[in-house]
Amino acid sequence: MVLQLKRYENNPIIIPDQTSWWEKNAVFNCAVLFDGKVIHMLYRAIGEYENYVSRIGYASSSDGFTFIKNKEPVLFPELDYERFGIEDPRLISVDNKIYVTYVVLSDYVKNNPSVSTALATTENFTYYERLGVVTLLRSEDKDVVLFPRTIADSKIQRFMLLHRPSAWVGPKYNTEKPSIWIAEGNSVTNYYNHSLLIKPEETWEALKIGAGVPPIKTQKGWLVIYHGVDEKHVYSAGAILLDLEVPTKILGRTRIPILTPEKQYEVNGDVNNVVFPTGACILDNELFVYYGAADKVCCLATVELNEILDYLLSDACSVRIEK
Ligand code: BMA
Repeated sequence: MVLQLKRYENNPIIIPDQTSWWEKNAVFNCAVLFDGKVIHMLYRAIGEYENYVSRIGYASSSDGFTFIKNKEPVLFPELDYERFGIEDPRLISVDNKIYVTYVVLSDYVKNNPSVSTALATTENFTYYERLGVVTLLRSEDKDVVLFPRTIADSKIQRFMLLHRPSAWVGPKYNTEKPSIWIAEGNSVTNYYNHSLLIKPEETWEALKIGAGVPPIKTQKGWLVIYHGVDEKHVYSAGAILLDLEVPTKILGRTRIPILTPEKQYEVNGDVNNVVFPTGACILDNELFVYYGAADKVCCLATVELNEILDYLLSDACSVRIEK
C-alpha cells in the first residue's frame, strides 16, 4: 500500500491579494496553530520581485478550510538581522507559550545570502517579542522546528528542536547532503547535543531534506512531515515517526512521497514543482497538512491520523539498517 495525502478540492486556500503592497505577488509556506477553537496561521508573503523581501501575514479560521486574512503584515523586517526578509514561519506552543521560528537572510536573495533562523514569541499573534537568532553562525541553518514540550530532567527544563544545517556535510558530519538534525536546549534559545537524525536516502530526496512541520505528539510517537528535493529540484513531502521517549529513534519513514507536485498550482508558480509543508493540526482525528505550492499559494491536504501512523509502522516504512 502507498499512502498519499488527499488534496482539498478547493485548493488553494490562500492566494495573493492583488491590492496589497506586501502580499500581491505570492503567499506561501504557512504555519498553523490550533488553540482548540481557532486555527491561527502565519504565512510568507512577497509584494515585489526586485528585492524579493518576505514578510509574514496572519490569517485565522474556525474550520481549517476557510481563512480570513489580516490586512497588514504581522512580522516584517525591523531588526538589522531581519532586513533582507523574514521567511518560512513555523508555529509551535511549548509549555503554553507560543513561539515562531523564521528564516532570516544576510543579504538580498539574489546575492546568494547565508541563512539563519530566528525565534520570536507572541501571546496574541499581533505583537511579537524577538528572541534573536538561534542557529550557529555560518551553519546555513533553516527548517528549524521546536518540539511542543520540554523534558524535565535533574530540574533542568530541556527544549528540543529539529534543524537543517546545510553546511554540516562531509565525512566529519557523516552525511554528504544537507540532512535533518536533532538538538537539545537548556533554554529556548540555546541548543547543544546536536545529532544527525535522518539523511537523504531515496531519489525524491537526493539533494537535501528538511523538517517541514513541527513534531506532532501522537500516542504512537512524534509525527514529523518533512520535505525532500530531488536532482531536478522537485520538492515533495514525506513523513517520519519518532519514539516518544527517545526521539532520536526512528520508528518509521515513508519511502515514497506522500505528496508530490502534480496539480497546476504546484507545478507552475514563482518556483515550479514545489510542495513545501510547514504547518499541521489535528481536527476530528484528521491530520490537516498546510503547504506552500510553487512558492505562490497556500494549500491544504489531509489524511486520517491513524491511517498515517499505521502506515509509518508498517513494513512499507521500515527503517533501513546502515551497514
Ligand atoms: C526553500 C525555501 C522555501 C521555498 C523552497 C522552494 O529553500 O526558500 O521558502 O519554498 O525553497 O523554493
